Amino acid sequence: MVARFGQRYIVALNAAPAGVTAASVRAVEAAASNTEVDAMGRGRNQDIVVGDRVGCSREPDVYVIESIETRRNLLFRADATRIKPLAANVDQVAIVFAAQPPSQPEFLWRALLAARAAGIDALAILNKIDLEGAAAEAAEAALAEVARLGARTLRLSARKDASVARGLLEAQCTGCVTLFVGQSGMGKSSLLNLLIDSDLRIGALSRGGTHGRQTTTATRWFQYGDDGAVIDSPGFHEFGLEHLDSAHLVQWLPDFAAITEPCRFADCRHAEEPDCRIRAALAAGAISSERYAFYRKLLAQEPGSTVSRLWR
Ligand SMILES: Nc1nc2c(ncn2[C@@H]2O[C@H](COP(=O)(O)OP(=O)(O)OP(=O)(O)O)[C@@H](O)[C@H]2O)c(=O)[nH]1
Ligand SMILES: [Mg+2]
Ligand SMILES: [Zn+2]
Repeated sequence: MVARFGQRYIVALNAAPAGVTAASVRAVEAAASNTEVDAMGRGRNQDIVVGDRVGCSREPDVYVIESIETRRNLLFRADATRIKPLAANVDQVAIVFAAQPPSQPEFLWRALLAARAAGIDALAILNKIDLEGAAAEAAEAALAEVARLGARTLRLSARKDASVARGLLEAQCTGCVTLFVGQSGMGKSSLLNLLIDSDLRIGALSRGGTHGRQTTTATRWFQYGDDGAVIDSPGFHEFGLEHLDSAHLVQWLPDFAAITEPCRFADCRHAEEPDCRIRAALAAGAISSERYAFYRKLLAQEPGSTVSRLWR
């Protein structure tokens, strides 16, 4: 009988429609609270993510997800093999980065772009400001740069100034649904532990290497106050954007979108075309060479499978 069903989920029944709070078998085993129950998706290809609002029916020994409410948004990333949805119906995505393990500014740019493409507000959080040295300075510079690009930013330390960090996070996260994303080891779970009454597993101090082993293994929703939530997610290394249509890239890059004068060709890709306003802005220093190189990298990437076909 179970064979009829697909992936297992946890849904919270304290709301109508019910909300999906976890979407992996591992998380199902780890979590149990009074208002949450195991539920099954029907069929193999039912793609349900944390944050989805679902309609459930009750079979004798299990809840079954019968329907998914229309999503107000859905954040994606791509990796080498497929497009992965991260969470649905969130108010903001908090992108956590730090000097250690070394993080790349490009990850931050990519996450900001993905949020903008999904129509979701973003908050860039530099954690571990207790660290010092060249990597810490580079991380501060990366934060300053995205602030110049218009991103909301926070700088804090979950370890050294926990109460200050808690206050800053509270001010940004109260009353809304916040998805925490970032490379592994940046301190996402450490920050969530400051906000909610839980004891999320955090990474071991002795963990070596630059890529960092994942400590959090499943995306998980936690109620935060009466009308908010925070969502922890497993770290990952690459924020692939192959799912995005390159024709729209400029509108998702604030420094590019600020150039409103039209190029000579209406379909200019801002690559080799004559009389290009974007390249004129690059020559004038209004767009940095790093950001332009980033744009060209995205432009050159293979278009992935279309998100609209898969997910909307
Ligand atoms: N120095 C310093 N270390 C911190 C700070 N916040 C977290 N850490 C440490 O960073 C390591 C990783 O923390 P986690 O909270 O597990 O990181 P994560 O982003 O949840 O990692 P994944 O679950 O693997 O994605 C742990 O050893 C923490 O103790 C901080 O503010 N300063
Ligand atoms: Mg974690
Ligand atoms: Zn152009």
